[in-house]
Amino acid sequence: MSDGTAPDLTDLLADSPSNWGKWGPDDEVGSLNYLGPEQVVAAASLISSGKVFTLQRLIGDPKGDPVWPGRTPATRTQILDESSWDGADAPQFPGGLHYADDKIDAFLQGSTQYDALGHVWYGGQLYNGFDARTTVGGMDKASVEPIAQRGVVGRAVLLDMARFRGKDTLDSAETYTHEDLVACAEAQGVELRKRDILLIRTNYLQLFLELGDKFYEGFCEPGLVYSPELVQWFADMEIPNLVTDTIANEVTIDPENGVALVLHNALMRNLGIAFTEICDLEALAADCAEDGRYELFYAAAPLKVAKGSGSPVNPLVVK
Ligand code: UVW
Repeated sequence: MSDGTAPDLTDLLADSPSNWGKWGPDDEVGSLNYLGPEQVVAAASLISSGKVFTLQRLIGDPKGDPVWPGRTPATRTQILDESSWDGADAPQFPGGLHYADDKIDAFLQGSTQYDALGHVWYGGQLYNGFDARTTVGGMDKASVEPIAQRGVVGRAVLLDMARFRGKDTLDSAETYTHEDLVACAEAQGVELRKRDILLIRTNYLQLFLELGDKFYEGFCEPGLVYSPELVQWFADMEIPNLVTDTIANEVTIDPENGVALVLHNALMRNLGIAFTEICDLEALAADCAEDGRYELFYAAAPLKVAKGSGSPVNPLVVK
């Protein structure tokens, strides 16, 4: 919702770099094209200890599921369990089979997830110039499906911004830039290379667990903040995938210009960088702090949801 004073994204990002057309007029996976067989094989060579980390947060966590304001956490409904066989009308199977069944009603972006490249837009156009009307009733273009069909594998670097800043969690509305990412990598003794998948830890969602409903008062997550230089750095570094442990991967409202989710547009819509959100990086970060190894093999494949604007995922890191 515009408050009338913030600039329009069309003006703010008028000169921002774009990858539209770079991989052809039909491309729907954007900067993930930077992860070819060469990058996959190189990433596999980083596996040495065999330690496996899963980055998904629990769906239906008894402590609550953090979601973007306006979305609701998944609800799981038990359909069948042992009590289903208490009554006379219970289903009967030869041999006496009983079983449990359940279902969830969930926002596709209500937990750890990949955004489709067409998930956000301005000016009537999605990633690669697709018409925003192609979203009506389901995404005909740049949905999450092509990302899910393809999968994501590459070299990832964990950038532990919370530890780098000597904090348990970053604060609401706290920002960091690409220069902070570079400084963090240097402090961790890891080289940032072209085509790296960036995993950024803030541990901000710890506050969701501590504050309960108060977490949403004046909601403004910490994160990367827009500047033309930052967008150019992401373009030059050919970053394929931005992965964080916050709900939206960037500072919610830009403190300079008051615009919401500028980087969703500058990085995802314009450069085609895949966004992976609401990850749990805690066990991985503790391990990296212990062994000092921050370059990682990363693999993820969101669920194949036709026309989906996003999809749940349980990314893997293997050391
Ligand atoms: C929005 O962009 C509104 O949400 P998400 O954090 O899922 O990308």
